Amino acid sequence: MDNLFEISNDVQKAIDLKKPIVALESTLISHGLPYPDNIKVAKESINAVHDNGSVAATIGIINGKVKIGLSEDDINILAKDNNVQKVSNHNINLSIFKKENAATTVASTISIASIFGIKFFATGGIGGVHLNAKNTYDVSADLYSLSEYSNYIICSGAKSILDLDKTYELLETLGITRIGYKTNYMPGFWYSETNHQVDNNFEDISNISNFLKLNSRLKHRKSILIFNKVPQINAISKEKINEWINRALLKAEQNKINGKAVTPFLIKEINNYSNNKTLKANVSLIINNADLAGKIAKNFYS
Ligand code: PSU
Ligand code: MN
Repeated sequence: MDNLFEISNDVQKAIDLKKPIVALESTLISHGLPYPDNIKVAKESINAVHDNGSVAATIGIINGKVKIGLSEDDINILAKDNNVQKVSNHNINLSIFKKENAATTVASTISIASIFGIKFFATGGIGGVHLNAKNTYDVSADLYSLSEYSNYIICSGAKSILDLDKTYELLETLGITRIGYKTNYMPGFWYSETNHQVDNNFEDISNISNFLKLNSRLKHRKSILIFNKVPQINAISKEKINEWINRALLKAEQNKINGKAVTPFLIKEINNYSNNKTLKANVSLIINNADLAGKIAKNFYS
């Protein structure tokens, strides 16, 4: 029988030597960002992790093989090929079975990372409760995955296109600790702050790392979110963002966009309306989160 998983040499070595590893997802490469920004983000995120003394493990599926530590060629495929599937926990098995190329979301990336004991994970914004969830029941599997696995997730909150009030509440319901790195409020992805208080604000990395160590000792079996704001110079006002979101939502409804196509559609529309300001913010916050994850992971394992 052939192997389902392929681990890069880098990552395998880090696992064997118990070195710090940061998992990265691939949906943002294939479905969240346009080419060639997606390649830039993928590479610079890996570099940011490495520059801090940790090892990056970008996770994705190439011809049905689950790769932990995508090569440059793999990243190029996921960044350019138009037939890449977006896989969450409900359909990752089918893409493997059908030997497809597929990009993993937050939900499926942490489920794979957990098989190999990789604790740290960085992304832009997690999925959450969609704005019209009352009618559609569209709630990202990311939230349930965070509650099922115990990973340390460095992100800028949940994506602005979501109902952030409901997302904040559901995180609490699911037992997911929401801490801030130098912020008292949960960030709003493209904008700096929502009005939802974090469970605790940590001003320094070693303190976060001590807190995470305590959680391991407690055998805390849920993920912990570590919120990092979008770099100030790329932050956009909440009012502007909300205006663009409303416009994009209307268009999504007219075009009958639903299911897993909703998130990529809205992000793309809003990038257009904003003259790529949201794209620029998105790029910078993802790399910034990978950088912070590299630092925390390094501190945690030393
Ligand atoms: N963060 C970004 N861009 C993205 C995503 C996250 O900056 O495109 C992806 C993540 O992979 C996340 C997914 O898991 O969007 C959520 O999709 P859905 O709402 O369909 O669950
Ligand atoms: Mn959904």
